[in-house]
Amino acid sequence: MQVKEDSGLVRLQTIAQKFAPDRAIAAIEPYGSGNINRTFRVTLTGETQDAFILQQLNTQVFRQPQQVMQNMQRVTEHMAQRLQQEPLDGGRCWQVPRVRLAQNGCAYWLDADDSFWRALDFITGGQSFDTIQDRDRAQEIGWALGTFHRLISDLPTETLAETLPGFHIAPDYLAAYDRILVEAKPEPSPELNRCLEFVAVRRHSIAVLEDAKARGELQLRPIHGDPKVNNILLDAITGQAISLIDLDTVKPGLVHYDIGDCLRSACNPLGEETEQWQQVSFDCDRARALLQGYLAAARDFLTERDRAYLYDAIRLLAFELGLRFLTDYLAGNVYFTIRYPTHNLARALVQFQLAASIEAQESLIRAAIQDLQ
Ligand code: ADP
Ligand code: GN1
Ligand code: MG
Repeated sequence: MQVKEDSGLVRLQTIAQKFAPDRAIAAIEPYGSGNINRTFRVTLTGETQDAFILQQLNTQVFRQPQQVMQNMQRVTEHMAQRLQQEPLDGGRCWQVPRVRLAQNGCAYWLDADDSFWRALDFITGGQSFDTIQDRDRAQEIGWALGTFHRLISDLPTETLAETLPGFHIAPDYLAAYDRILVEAKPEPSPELNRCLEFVAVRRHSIAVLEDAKARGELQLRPIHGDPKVNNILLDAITGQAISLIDLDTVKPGLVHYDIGDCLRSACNPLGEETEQWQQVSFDCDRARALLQGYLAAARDFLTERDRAYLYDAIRLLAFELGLRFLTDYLAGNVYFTIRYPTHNLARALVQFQLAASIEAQESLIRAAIQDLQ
């Protein structure tokens, strides 16, 4: 067997084998660029050369990993059933990342050191991108999110566990930021000052979605929670969207969290990891294409009220993610995986610049939302 990473080699193979007890493993390689879990692609030998995704779930983030797996199984089974009953328009293909059971029949494997592992069927023929480069792809990304929302729209929210309390509750992130600011002793820098000022000027607007929810204007639905572009797989040949992966954060929420998150990710051509934060801008053409793609799949359930809060969602989700990165920087980088000490600060600058660009184009974005058919 070939393993393209040095450490914990044998251990990795032993764990992978739990999910494929009767098969020989050809290779295990680190895979993807997620910020939370450790992901590997496991290739099996044999005529079909099939593969699966092996992941160590970050249990610092997901404190109830069994519930995460329950939600994941519920959602994937529901989607598979719906697809069987009513295939997608135009015979389009949609692949569901099904959970592979471990040899003990569980949806996960708890290793001797209590590390939590799970395996998912590998979505074949798909590619994941950290940034997208054109309107057609933006439309596909939007269609993927709309299709996902539609397929799970009839799943009662009570059947999904609350696996990440406070996730996307923007006022809670602001409260956490305020708490950390009291104790943090960060290295002073012009970049940090810029971020602190950015938050100070906008903090009054943090509750826009939560207030609308409290007034009963927006309702909880099953959502994905993390539909950034690299969680959407596009067919390597046709460019069509074929799957939405990374289902750890599927739970009840506002579709606005998903729509805002998807747009802040897909309409930032330089991507969230760029170091050229001054050049970051929000691409309104892509936003229009993405929303058209979304509506093509989700027209049935997006109400007028929902539409009224779309602009706020787009602006808020960029602001919120910047705030989350900044808070993690101040807290000593305990949540997001980093590659250098100021990584989370650099990421915060990118999201804040993006939020500023969204604000500067407010009337254009509102007009694009208004024009949606
Ligand atoms: P994280 O939560 O750390 O972001 P993901 O679940 O998004 O982890 O997985 C990381 C990467 O692995 C994805 O961006 C994608 O490239 C790849 N990946 C994950 N699941 C699958 C799958 N079922 N089929 C194919 N590729 C996958
Ligand atoms: C994390 O797991 P990943 O890398 O797809 C985070 C998202 C952020 C994203 C920013 C559970 O997503 O909320 O938007 O990083 N996931 C969690 O890149 O916090
Ligand atoms: Mg991911």
